[in-house]
Amino acid sequence: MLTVFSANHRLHHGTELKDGVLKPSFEQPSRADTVYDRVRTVGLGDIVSPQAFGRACYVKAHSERYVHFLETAWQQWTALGRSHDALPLVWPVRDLAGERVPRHIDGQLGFYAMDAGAPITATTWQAVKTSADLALTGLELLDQGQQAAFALCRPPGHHAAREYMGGYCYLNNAAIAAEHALTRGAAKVAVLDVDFHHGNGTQTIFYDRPDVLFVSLHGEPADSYPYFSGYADELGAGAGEGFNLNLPLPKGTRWAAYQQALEQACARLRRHAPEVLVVSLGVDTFKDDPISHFQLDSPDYLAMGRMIAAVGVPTLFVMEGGYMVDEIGINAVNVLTGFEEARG
Ligand code: OKP
Ligand code: ZN
Repeated sequence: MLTVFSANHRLHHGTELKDGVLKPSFEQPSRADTVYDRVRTVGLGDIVSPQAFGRACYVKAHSERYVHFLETAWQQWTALGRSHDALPLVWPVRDLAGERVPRHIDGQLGFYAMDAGAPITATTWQAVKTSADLALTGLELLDQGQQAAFALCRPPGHHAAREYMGGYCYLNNAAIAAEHALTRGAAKVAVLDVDFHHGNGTQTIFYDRPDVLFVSLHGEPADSYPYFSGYADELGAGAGEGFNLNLPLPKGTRWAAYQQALEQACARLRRHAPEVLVVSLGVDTFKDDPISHFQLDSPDYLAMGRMIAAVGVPTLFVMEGGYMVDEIGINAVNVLTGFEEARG
Protein backbone atom coordinates (compact mmCIF):
# COMPACT_ATOMS: atom_id res chain seq x y z
CA MET A 1 0.00 0.00 0.00
CA LEU A 2 1.31 3.45 -0.91
CA THR A 3 1.53 6.13 1.78
CA VAL A 4 1.14 9.82 0.99
CA PHE A 5 3.19 11.97 3.34
CA SER A 6 4.61 15.48 3.63
CA ALA A 7 6.90 17.02 6.24
CA ASN A 8 4.70 20.14 6.02
CA HIS A 9 2.62 18.77 8.89
CA ARG A 10 5.40 20.01 11.20
CA LEU A 11 4.43 23.57 10.33
CA HIS A 12 1.46 23.15 12.65
CA HIS A 13 1.93 22.81 16.39
CA GLY A 14 -0.50 24.65 18.59
CA THR A 15 -1.75 24.92 22.14
CA GLU A 16 -4.98 23.81 23.77
CA LEU A 17 -6.86 24.43 26.99
CA LYS A 18 -6.50 21.42 29.26
CA ASP A 19 -8.11 21.58 32.69
CA GLY A 20 -8.31 25.35 32.27
CA VAL A 21 -4.61 25.76 31.47
CA LEU A 22 -3.09 26.50 28.05
CA LYS A 23 -0.65 23.70 27.18
CA PRO A 24 0.95 22.21 24.04
CA SER A 25 -1.76 20.36 22.14
CA PHE A 26 -2.06 16.56 22.29
CA GLU A 27 -2.26 16.87 18.52
CA GLN A 28 1.48 17.26 18.01
CA PRO A 29 3.99 16.73 15.17
CA SER A 30 5.56 13.60 16.69
CA ARG A 31 2.27 11.78 15.98
CA ALA A 32 2.66 11.80 12.21
CA ASP A 33 6.42 11.25 12.37
CA THR A 34 5.91 8.15 14.52
CA VAL A 35 3.38 6.71 12.05
CA TYR A 36 5.76 7.53 9.19
CA ASP A 37 8.60 5.69 10.96
CA ARG A 38 6.39 2.64 11.46
CA VAL A 39 5.33 2.61 7.80
CA ARG A 40 9.03 2.45 6.89
CA THR A 41 9.92 -0.11 9.58
CA VAL A 42 7.32 -2.63 8.43
CA GLY A 43 7.91 -1.89 4.74
CA LEU A 44 4.25 -1.14 4.05
CA GLY A 45 5.12 0.25 0.62
CA ASP A 46 6.50 3.31 -1.11
CA ILE A 47 5.99 6.78 0.30
CA VAL A 48 4.87 9.43 -2.17
CA SER A 49 4.60 13.22 -1.95
CA PRO A 50 1.32 15.07 -2.46
CA GLN A 51 0.36 17.16 -5.46
CA ALA A 52 -0.97 20.65 -4.75
CA PHE A 53 -4.70 20.75 -5.54
CA GLY A 54 -5.81 24.15 -4.33
CA ARG A 55 -9.04 25.69 -3.16
CA ALA A 56 -11.29 24.49 -6.00
CA CYS A 57 -11.10 21.02 -4.42
CA TYR A 58 -11.43 22.25 -0.82
CA VAL A 59 -14.61 24.23 -1.54
CA LYS A 60 -16.46 21.07 -2.58
CA ALA A 61 -16.73 20.34 1.16
CA HIS A 62 -16.38 23.86 2.60
CA SER A 63 -17.64 27.36 1.81
CA GLU A 64 -15.49 29.88 -0.06
CA ARG A 65 -15.72 32.37 2.79
CA TYR A 66 -14.57 29.78 5.35
CA VAL A 67 -11.52 28.84 3.26
CA HIS A 68 -10.78 32.53 2.84
CA PHE A 69 -11.02 32.97 6.62
CA LEU A 70 -8.52 30.13 7.20
CA GLU A 71 -6.14 31.74 4.70
CA THR A 72 -6.33 35.19 6.29
CA ALA A 73 -7.00 34.59 10.01
CA TRP A 74 -3.37 34.77 11.12
CA GLN A 75 -2.76 38.02 9.24
CA GLN A 76 -5.93 39.53 10.77
CA TRP A 77 -4.90 38.33 14.23
CA THR A 78 -1.34 39.67 14.10
CA ALA A 79 -2.53 43.00 12.66
CA LEU A 80 -3.80 43.65 16.21
CA GLY A 81 -0.30 43.11 17.59
CA ARG A 82 -1.00 39.59 18.80
CA SER A 83 1.60 36.85 18.53
CA HIS A 84 0.29 33.78 20.38
CA ASP A 85 -2.04 31.20 18.76
CA ALA A 86 -5.33 32.62 17.48
CA LEU A 87 -8.18 31.10 19.50
CA PRO A 88 -11.91 31.91 19.64
CA LEU A 89 -13.55 33.18 22.84
CA VAL A 90 -17.18 33.74 21.90
CA TRP A 91 -19.69 31.70 19.89
CA PRO A 92 -23.13 32.27 18.31
CA VAL A 93 -24.89 29.65 20.45
CA ARG A 94 -28.64 28.96 20.34
CA ASP A 95 -30.54 32.28 20.48
CA LEU A 96 -27.57 34.44 19.45
CA ALA A 97 -28.33 34.71 15.73
CA GLY A 98 -24.92 34.02 14.20
CA GLU A 99 -26.04 34.83 10.67
CA ARG A 100 -23.82 37.82 9.92
CA VAL A 101 -20.06 37.45 9.69
CA PRO A 102 -18.38 39.85 12.14
CA ARG A 103 -15.67 42.22 10.92
CA HIS A 104 -13.51 41.78 14.03
CA ILE A 105 -11.22 38.75 14.01
CA ASP A 106 -12.46 37.70 17.47
CA GLY A 107 -15.99 37.56 16.09
CA GLN A 108 -14.87 35.70 12.97
CA LEU A 109 -12.99 33.12 15.04
CA GLY A 110 -16.18 32.34 16.97
CA PHE A 111 -18.28 32.37 13.81
CA TYR A 112 -16.02 29.83 12.08
CA ALA A 113 -15.25 27.54 15.07
CA MET A 114 -17.15 24.98 17.14
CA ASP A 115 -14.68 25.13 20.04
CA ALA A 116 -11.28 26.48 21.13
CA GLY A 117 -9.55 23.27 20.01
CA ALA A 118 -8.26 24.46 16.65
CA PRO A 119 -5.55 27.09 17.23
CA ILE A 120 -4.28 29.03 14.24
CA THR A 121 -0.56 29.87 14.06
CA ALA A 122 1.57 31.61 11.43
CA THR A 123 2.06 28.41 9.42
CA THR A 124 -1.12 26.49 10.25
CA TRP A 125 -2.72 27.12 6.84
CA GLN A 126 0.27 25.64 4.99
CA ALA A 127 0.03 22.45 7.04
CA VAL A 128 -3.77 22.35 6.72
CA LYS A 129 -3.87 22.61 2.94
CA THR A 130 -1.09 20.06 2.57
CA SER A 131 -3.07 17.67 4.79
CA ALA A 132 -6.06 17.98 2.43
CA ASP A 133 -3.71 17.52 -0.54
CA LEU A 134 -2.52 14.22 0.96
CA ALA A 135 -6.08 12.90 1.01
CA LEU A 136 -6.74 14.16 -2.54
CA THR A 137 -3.51 12.56 -3.78
CA GLY A 138 -4.45 9.30 -2.07
CA LEU A 139 -7.83 9.33 -3.79
CA GLU A 140 -6.14 9.82 -7.16
CA LEU A 141 -3.97 6.76 -6.47
CA LEU A 142 -7.20 4.73 -6.19
CA ASP A 143 -8.36 6.34 -9.41
CA GLN A 144 -5.15 5.08 -11.04
CA GLY A 145 -6.01 1.52 -10.03
CA GLN A 146 -4.50 1.08 -6.56
CA GLN A 147 -6.70 -1.06 -4.31
CA ALA A 148 -5.83 1.02 -1.26
CA ALA A 149 -3.81 4.04 -0.18
CA PHE A 150 -2.87 5.70 3.09
CA ALA A 151 -3.00 9.49 3.42
CA LEU A 152 -0.91 10.28 6.52
CA CYS A 153 -2.88 13.45 7.22
CA ARG A 154 -2.01 15.89 9.96
CA PRO A 155 -3.79 17.97 11.17
CA PRO A 156 -6.83 15.67 11.19
CA GLY A 157 -10.14 16.68 9.64
CA HIS A 158 -13.31 14.89 10.73
CA HIS A 159 -14.58 17.55 13.18
CA ALA A 160 -14.34 20.29 10.54
CA ALA A 161 -17.68 21.08 8.89
CA ARG A 162 -18.62 23.16 5.86
CA GLU A 163 -18.02 26.43 7.76
CA TYR A 164 -16.28 25.66 10.99
CA MET A 165 -13.11 24.27 12.50
CA GLY A 166 -12.72 22.57 15.88
CA GLY A 167 -11.23 19.60 17.70
CA TYR A 168 -7.78 19.97 16.04
CA CYS A 169 -9.46 20.03 12.59
CA TYR A 170 -9.61 22.76 9.91
CA LEU A 171 -10.32 21.21 6.50
CA ASN A 172 -12.20 17.91 6.46
CA ASN A 173 -9.67 15.76 4.60
CA ALA A 174 -11.96 12.70 4.39
CA ALA A 175 -14.92 14.73 3.10
CA ILE A 176 -12.74 16.52 0.55
CA ALA A 177 -11.49 13.13 -0.70
CA ALA A 178 -15.05 11.75 -0.84
CA GLU A 179 -16.13 14.77 -2.89
CA HIS A 180 -13.16 14.28 -5.18
CA ALA A 181 -14.19 10.67 -5.78
CA LEU A 182 -17.61 11.94 -6.90
CA THR A 183 -15.94 14.53 -9.14
CA ARG A 184 -13.85 11.73 -10.64
CA GLY A 185 -17.00 9.86 -11.61
CA ALA A 186 -18.01 7.70 -8.66
CA ALA A 187 -21.78 7.68 -8.10
CA LYS A 188 -21.67 6.28 -4.57
CA VAL A 189 -19.04 6.79 -1.88
CA ALA A 190 -18.91 5.86 1.79
CA VAL A 191 -16.98 7.18 4.76
CA LEU A 192 -16.30 4.84 7.67
CA ASP A 193 -15.09 6.71 10.76
CA VAL A 194 -13.35 4.57 13.39
CA ASP A 195 -11.80 7.45 15.35
CA PHE A 196 -12.84 7.43 19.02
CA HIS A 197 -14.58 10.79 18.54
CA HIS A 198 -17.71 11.25 16.48
CA GLY A 199 -16.92 12.72 13.06
CA ASN A 200 -19.46 15.49 13.41
CA GLY A 201 -18.01 17.49 10.52
CA THR A 202 -18.22 14.65 8.03
CA GLN A 203 -21.71 13.81 9.24
CA THR A 204 -23.06 17.31 8.69
CA ILE A 205 -21.37 17.80 5.31
CA PHE A 206 -23.19 14.77 3.88
CA TYR A 207 -26.24 14.71 6.16
CA ASP A 208 -28.89 15.45 3.54
CA ARG A 209 -27.37 13.40 0.72
CA PRO A 210 -27.76 9.75 -0.29
CA ASP A 211 -24.62 9.60 -2.45
CA VAL A 212 -22.18 9.62 0.47
CA LEU A 213 -22.99 7.17 3.27
CA PHE A 214 -21.46 8.11 6.64
CA VAL A 215 -20.94 5.39 9.25
CA SER A 216 -19.24 6.10 12.58
CA LEU A 217 -18.25 4.15 15.69
CA HIS A 218 -17.42 6.37 18.65
CA GLY A 219 -17.72 7.09 22.36
CA GLU A 220 -21.30 7.96 23.22
CA PRO A 221 -21.86 11.71 23.14
CA ALA A 222 -23.25 11.96 26.67
CA ASP A 223 -19.72 11.16 27.90
CA SER A 224 -17.48 12.05 25.01
CA TYR A 225 -16.33 14.94 22.88
CA PRO A 226 -17.86 16.43 20.72
CA TYR A 227 -20.85 15.97 23.09
CA PHE A 228 -23.45 17.53 20.77
CA SER A 229 -23.60 14.94 18.02
CA GLY A 230 -23.12 11.24 17.44
CA TYR A 231 -26.40 9.87 18.78
CA ALA A 232 -27.90 6.78 17.17
CA ASP A 233 -31.07 8.65 16.18
CA GLU A 234 -29.17 10.94 13.79
CA LEU A 235 -30.18 9.12 10.62
CA GLY A 236 -29.73 11.76 7.93
CA ALA A 237 -32.27 14.23 6.55
CA GLY A 238 -34.41 14.57 3.42
CA ALA A 239 -32.94 12.57 0.56
CA GLY A 240 -30.12 11.61 2.94
CA GLU A 241 -32.36 9.88 5.44
CA GLY A 242 -30.99 6.41 6.10
CA PHE A 243 -27.52 7.36 4.86
CA ASN A 244 -26.06 8.30 8.24
CA LEU A 245 -25.33 5.55 10.75
CA ASN A 246 -24.00 6.32 14.21
CA LEU A 247 -22.91 3.47 16.47
CA PRO A 248 -22.12 5.09 19.84
CA LEU A 249 -20.44 2.79 22.36
CA PRO A 250 -20.07 3.11 26.13
CA LYS A 251 -17.02 3.98 28.20
CA GLY A 252 -14.60 1.07 28.54
CA THR A 253 -15.66 -0.64 25.29
CA ARG A 254 -13.35 -3.56 24.42
CA TRP A 255 -12.72 -5.36 21.15
CA ALA A 256 -15.53 -7.95 21.57
CA ALA A 257 -18.23 -5.26 21.65
CA TYR A 258 -16.40 -3.02 19.21
CA GLN A 259 -16.11 -5.88 16.72
CA GLN A 260 -19.88 -6.47 16.80
CA ALA A 261 -20.55 -2.81 16.06
CA LEU A 262 -17.92 -2.82 13.31
CA GLU A 263 -19.57 -5.86 11.74
CA GLN A 264 -22.85 -3.93 11.69
CA ALA A 265 -21.04 -0.97 10.13
CA CYS A 266 -19.46 -3.19 7.45
CA ALA A 267 -22.83 -4.79 6.64
CA ARG A 268 -24.30 -1.33 6.06
CA LEU A 269 -21.30 -0.36 3.91
CA ARG A 270 -21.72 -3.49 1.76
CA ARG A 271 -25.40 -2.75 1.25
CA HIS A 272 -24.52 0.76 0.03
CA ALA A 273 -22.03 -0.80 -2.43
CA PRO A 274 -19.85 2.30 -2.84
CA GLU A 275 -17.22 2.58 -5.57
CA VAL A 276 -14.82 4.13 -3.06
CA LEU A 277 -14.52 3.75 0.71
CA VAL A 278 -12.80 6.48 2.73
CA VAL A 279 -11.78 5.43 6.23
CA SER A 280 -11.29 8.13 8.85
CA LEU A 281 -8.56 6.24 10.68
CA GLY A 282 -8.20 7.35 14.27
CA VAL A 283 -6.49 5.05 16.74
CA ASP A 284 -7.51 6.96 19.87
CA THR A 285 -9.69 3.92 20.66
CA PHE A 286 -6.46 2.46 22.13
CA LYS A 287 -6.54 1.48 25.82
CA ASP A 288 -3.78 3.91 26.81
CA ASP A 289 -4.99 6.91 24.83
CA PRO A 290 -4.72 9.98 27.09
CA ILE A 291 -7.97 11.67 25.99
CA SER A 292 -10.29 8.71 25.22
CA HIS A 293 -11.82 5.78 27.09
CA PHE A 294 -12.07 2.67 24.91
CA GLN A 295 -9.95 -0.40 25.58
CA LEU A 296 -8.69 -1.66 22.23
CA ASP A 297 -5.29 -3.33 22.21
CA SER A 298 -2.66 -3.34 19.46
CA PRO A 299 -3.58 -6.74 17.88
CA ASP A 300 -7.22 -5.61 17.65
CA TYR A 301 -6.18 -3.14 14.96
CA LEU A 302 -5.01 -6.01 12.74
CA ALA A 303 -8.48 -7.54 13.03
CA MET A 304 -10.03 -4.14 12.30
CA GLY A 305 -8.03 -3.92 9.06
CA ARG A 306 -9.12 -7.41 8.01
CA MET A 307 -12.78 -6.53 8.58
CA ILE A 308 -12.47 -3.34 6.54
CA ALA A 309 -10.78 -5.31 3.75
CA ALA A 310 -13.76 -7.68 3.67
CA VAL A 311 -16.01 -4.79 2.59
CA GLY A 312 -14.26 -5.38 -0.73
CA VAL A 313 -14.07 -1.81 -2.04
CA PRO A 314 -11.07 0.36 -3.09
CA THR A 315 -10.17 2.06 0.16
CA LEU A 316 -8.48 5.32 1.10
CA PHE A 317 -7.29 5.48 4.70
CA VAL A 318 -7.10 9.03 6.03
CA MET A 319 -5.28 9.57 9.33
CA GLU A 320 -7.36 11.22 12.06
CA GLY A 321 -6.68 10.98 15.84
CA GLY A 322 -4.57 8.91 18.22
CA TYR A 323 -2.66 10.59 21.03
CA MET A 324 -0.67 7.81 22.69
CA VAL A 325 2.31 8.71 20.57
CA ASP A 326 4.46 5.72 21.61
CA GLU A 327 2.00 3.29 20.06
CA ILE A 328 0.23 5.33 17.41
CA GLY A 329 2.53 3.96 14.71
CA ILE A 330 2.04 0.32 15.66
CA ASN A 331 -1.73 0.69 15.93
CA ALA A 332 -2.36 2.72 12.78
CA VAL A 333 -0.08 0.56 10.66
CA ASN A 334 -1.62 -2.61 12.14
CA VAL A 335 -4.93 -1.60 10.54
CA LEU A 336 -3.16 -1.23 7.20
CA THR A 337 -1.22 -4.50 7.41
CA GLY A 338 -4.35 -6.36 8.57
CA PHE A 339 -6.10 -4.93 5.51
CA GLU A 340 -3.28 -5.98 3.18
CA GLU A 341 -3.09 -9.51 4.61
CA ALA A 342 -6.80 -10.01 4.06
CA ARG A 343 -6.75 -8.57 0.53
CA GLY A 344 -3.75 -10.73 -0.36
C1 OKP B 1 -9.84 15.06 17.65
B1 OKP B 1 -9.95 13.71 16.94
C2 OKP B 1 -11.10 16.01 26.11
C3 OKP B 1 -10.94 17.28 25.34
C4 OKP B 1 -11.30 17.08 23.92
C5 OKP B 1 -10.75 17.76 21.66
C6 OKP B 1 -10.54 16.39 21.17
C7 OKP B 1 -10.46 16.37 19.68
C8 OKP B 1 -10.19 15.01 19.10
N1 OKP B 1 -10.57 16.11 27.42
N2 OKP B 1 -10.55 17.93 23.06
O1 OKP B 1 -11.25 13.22 16.83
O2 OKP B 1 -9.08 12.69 17.45
ZN1 ZN C 1 -10.45 11.36 17.94
